[in-house]
Amino acid sequence: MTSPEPVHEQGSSRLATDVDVLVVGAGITGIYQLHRAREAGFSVLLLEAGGGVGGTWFWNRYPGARFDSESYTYAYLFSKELFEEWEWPEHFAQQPEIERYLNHVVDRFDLRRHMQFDATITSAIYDELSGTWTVATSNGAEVRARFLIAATGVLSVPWFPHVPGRDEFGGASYHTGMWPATPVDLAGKRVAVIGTGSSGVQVIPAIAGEVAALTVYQRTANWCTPLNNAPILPGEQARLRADFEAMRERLNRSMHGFLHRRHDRATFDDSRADRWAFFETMWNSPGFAKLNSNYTDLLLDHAANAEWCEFIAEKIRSIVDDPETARKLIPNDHRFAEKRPPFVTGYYEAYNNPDVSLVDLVETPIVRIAASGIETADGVREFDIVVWATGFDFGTGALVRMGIRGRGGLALEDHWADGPTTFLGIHSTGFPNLFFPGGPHAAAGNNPRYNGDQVDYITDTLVYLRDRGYDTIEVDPAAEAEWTEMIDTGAALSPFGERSYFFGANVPGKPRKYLLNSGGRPKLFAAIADVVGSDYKAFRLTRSSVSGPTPSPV
Ligand code: NA7
Repeated sequence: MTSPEPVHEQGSSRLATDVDVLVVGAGITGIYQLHRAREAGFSVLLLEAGGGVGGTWFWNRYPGARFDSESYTYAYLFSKELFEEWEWPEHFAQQPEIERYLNHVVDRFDLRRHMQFDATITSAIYDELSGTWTVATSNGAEVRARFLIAATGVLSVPWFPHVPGRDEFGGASYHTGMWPATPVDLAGKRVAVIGTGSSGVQVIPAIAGEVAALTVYQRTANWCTPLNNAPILPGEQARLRADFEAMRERLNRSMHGFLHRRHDRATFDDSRADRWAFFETMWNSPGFAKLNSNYTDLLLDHAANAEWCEFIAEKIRSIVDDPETARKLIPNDHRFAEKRPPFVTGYYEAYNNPDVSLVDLVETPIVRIAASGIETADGVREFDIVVWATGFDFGTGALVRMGIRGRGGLALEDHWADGPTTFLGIHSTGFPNLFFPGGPHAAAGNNPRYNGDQVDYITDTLVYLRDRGYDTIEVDPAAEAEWTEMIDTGAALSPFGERSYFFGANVPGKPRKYLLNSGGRPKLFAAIADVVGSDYKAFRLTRSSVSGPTPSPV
C-alpha cells in the first residue's frame, strides 16, 4: 500500500481549534459518532438542537410512535456488553423505551459531558486557509473544529403543507415530528389527524379510544400491513444474547440490514391457492418481512404486485365494517412499496370505532383551516386539536438549512440545487472536512446499520489522516459524480418509493432525486474497502502546515 503524497496548500497554516471533531445531532448516528471519535483519541463536542438525547426519537414522541424494524437489529451492536445488559421488552419498541435506551447509552459511555443541547446550528463556514470549520449556534456560541460531522438525520425537518389558514386555527396544533415533551391531554377532545403515512397510521389507533371524536383526513390511502409486534419472551431474550455474534454477522451480510430471510420463489411459480397461503404467512410476519421475505418479483412484476395488493384489499374489506370506509382505505393510485409501506397495529380496526371517521381528500379536498376547524368542500368540521402527520423535508432538509458554506463560500443548498451529490453518502465536493453520516444516499432499510457503517468509516478516515499528518480531505468531483450516478441508476431499476418522499416528491419544488442508498450495504462496504485499499485515491488530502507544489493525488 503506498501512501499518497501530500497535496500542499500554499500559504496555509494550522489554526488552533476548539475541538478536533464537532458532531451535530444527538440521534442514533451522532451518539455513536461521538463515542467512536472520542474513543479514537480526538477532542470532541456534540451540538444538538433538541433539549435531550434521541434525535428523531426525541422529537417523534407522538402516541403510538415505535420502531417498525426489530428493536435488537435497530439498536447499537458495537458493544456486546451493552447488547446483553439492555432487554428490549418488545420486538418493536415504543418511543419512550427507545429514548430511555439512548439515554442509557449516553450515560453508560459517559458521553453527556461532551454534549450541548438547545443549540441549533445557524451557520457552518469553512476557512480554506486553516482548513477548519467555524460553527455558530442559535444560543450565540461559536466553535471552531477541524472536522465537522453533521449527523442531522433524514427525518428531522417536519413538513407542513401549504394549507390556507393554517396559522388561524384557534385550537391546538401539533406535528407528529415535533410532539411536545409534556403530555398532550387528548381525553374528551375533538381531534383531526391530517396525513396517513407511517406516523399518521401509528397515531390514529393509539388515540382513537381516548378522544371524544377522531376525524382522519386522508389524501392518499396507503398499503398498510400488520406490524405483528409481540413481547420478547424470556426464552427469546436468552436466544438473542446467545446468538449475538451470529445475528450481527447475518445483519452485516444482508442487503438492507434486516434478519428476514429472502424467499426463493417468484409469485407465479406457485398456484393461486399456494400464493394466497403464502400471502397469509406474509400478512402474519413481522414488519418489513412483507417486503424482504416476500416473492422475489414483488416489486418488479406488476401482476405479482397487483395480486399482493388484491390480497391486502381483501383483508381491509374483511376488517373494516363499513364498506364505504373500506373502499376509501384501499389505495387506487399506486402499487405496494411505491410509497414507504407503513406497518400498523389496530389501524383498520380503529375505523370500526363509531367515534372515528374518515374524510377522503380526493373527494372533498381541504379548502382552508378555519379558526374553529377544517373546511372541506363539505363544509367546516370543528376541532379542539389538529395533528399534522404530514411528513418531513426528507434526506437533505436539515443539511441545507444549516448555513453550510464550503470552499469559496459555496453554499451546500446551491451545490445540491438539483438534488444531493455525494460520495458514499458521506462526502460532497467543495466541502472539505465535512462528513454527513445518515444523510442523503446513506441508507435504504435499517438506517442505524448503514449509518453505523458510515461512522466506522469516518472514524477510520480521521485516524488515517491524523496518522499521516493530513489536515484536510475533500472528495474528487469524479468520485462524487460516479457514486451519485450509481444511486440514480439503481433507483430507476425498481419502483420502490417512487411515489414518496424518498424522491422528495412531497415537497413542492424539491428536485425529484433519489435520497436513499439504492446500492445497499454490500456496495457501501465494497466502496469503502476500495477507498481504504487505494489509499484514499478518490480524495484530495492536504497538510495545511506545509507549503510547496501541489502534486496529483496518488
Ligand atoms: P409521510 O410518510 O411523508 O406521510 C405524510 C402524510 O401526510 C401522507 O399521508 C401525505 O399524503 C399527507 N399529506 C401531505 N400533505 C398533505 C396535504 N396537503 N393534505 C393532506 N395530506 C397531506 O410522513 P410520516 O411522518 O408519516 O412518515 C415518515 C417516516 O417516519 C416514515 O417513513 C418512517 O420512517 C417514520 P400523500 O401521500 O402525500 O397524499
